Amino acid sequence: MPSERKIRVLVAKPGLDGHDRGAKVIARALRDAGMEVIYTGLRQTPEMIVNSALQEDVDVIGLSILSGAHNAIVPRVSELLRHNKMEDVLFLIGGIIPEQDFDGLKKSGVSGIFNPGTPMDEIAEFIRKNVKPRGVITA
Ligand code: B12
Repeated sequence: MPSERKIRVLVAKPGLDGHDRGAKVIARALRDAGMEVIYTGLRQTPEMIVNSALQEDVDVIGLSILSGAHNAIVPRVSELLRHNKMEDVLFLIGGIIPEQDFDGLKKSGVSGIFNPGTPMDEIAEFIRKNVKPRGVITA
């Protein structure tokens, strides 16, 4: 019988800025929704993020980016995910992301983009619908 497993989410805050409120709010909300959440803390490089995702064997990576650096950070994270054969990990971003950048980010491998004001249950629901099954998911 397969072992039961909660959805595991890495919430990461790349870049040098200190905008961590959104990341913390999301981490708490997804925990409240029954998921296992690992929060990286501030100032993570793409390499640190993908390495943590690999070590923690997560189902989802969620980046919080308010600095405007998403067009540099996201392609690098995608490249590292491909390099590590982790394309099955659901890749999300949130923060201040202008709509004109959505297409490019999605082409680069992001499945969901969440701007300020998105209801928390919408984000949790998006994850449950789109996460790739890896064992039996209970959350
Ligand atoms: C609070 C704030 C700060 C606080 C940060 C406190 C903290 N610990 O986070 C302080 C005062 C430190 C700050 C500083 C600065 N800030 Co500021 N800040 C803001 C502000 C007003 C609100 C951000 C916030 O906390 N929102 C509340 C949280 C809960 O919302 P959120 O992060 O957006 O998250 C929601 C969604 O985006 C989404 N989400 C976010 N992350 C994730 C992740 C995942 C996985 C998912 C699924 C969803 C998700 O879900 C959340 C809930 O709905 C924004 C403007 C704004 N209206 O957003 C500017 C803003 C982000 N700041 C800005 C700037 C420029 C700065 C400074 C550089 C200003 C300066 N010249 O000093 C400095 C940077 C200092 C530094 N070293 O970091 C700019 C960024 C511009 C840009 N992107 O081009 C903004 C957009 C203001 C503006 N309009 O110019 N700031």
